[in-house]
Amino acid sequence: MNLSFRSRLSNSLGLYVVTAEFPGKSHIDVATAAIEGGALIIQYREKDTSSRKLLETAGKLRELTSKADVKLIINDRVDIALAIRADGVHLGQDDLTLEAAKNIMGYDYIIGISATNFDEALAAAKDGADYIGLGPIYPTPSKDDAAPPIGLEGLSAVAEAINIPVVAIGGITIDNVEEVVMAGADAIAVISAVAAAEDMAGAARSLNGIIKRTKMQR
Ligand code: TZP
Ligand code: MG
Repeated sequence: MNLSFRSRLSNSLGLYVVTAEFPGKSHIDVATAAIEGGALIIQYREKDTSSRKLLETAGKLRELTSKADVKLIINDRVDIALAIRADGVHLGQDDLTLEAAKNIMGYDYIIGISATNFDEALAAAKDGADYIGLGPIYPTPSKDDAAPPIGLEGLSAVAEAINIPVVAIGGITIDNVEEVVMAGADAIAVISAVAAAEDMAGAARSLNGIIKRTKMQR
């Protein structure tokens, strides 16, 4: 277990909102509402955009999150994370390796790794990831190349086997978030449950409330 991370992220394990663009809503809009609704971590995730645009949006998100004392994680891009002094980076199985990211970033940055199954989760924990993003838990329309859902049993098995925080992601909504927390998730990551909601801040607030209540009773 990575103790320095544990102490840094232990106060941030709750609602984790991954940004996306939805009609009429920018990454900034989604993050603003998510923070208003109590999200503790924001991940900026934008594919197929120029580096300059990513840098610009990431910089704005850094301002927003710093003011609110919310963690900012950048998806895929170590360089952007370093440039805007994000709190960390989130890497998938086809991105830079954890070792390479640590070599570049040093040990002060949070590095999260995506895992789609038990073996990937164990390997990431063993290699020293600060947390894993495990999923999809359920089918999701938000990721084209998503792996088959790991389900609640898969989540429980991983949560029991590793000592770093497990952030559950994929298809999580207001209707199933309770069972995901009960199955052992340390934090809950969502895109559409917040970004597609008419009242994004309200949706975040509701999810947040269920996560907190459920964690207290498990
Ligand atoms: N990684 C695994 S599933 C997923 C990502 C980015 C998409 C999650 O989106 P949603 O809308 O919360 O299912
Ligand atoms: Mg990636």
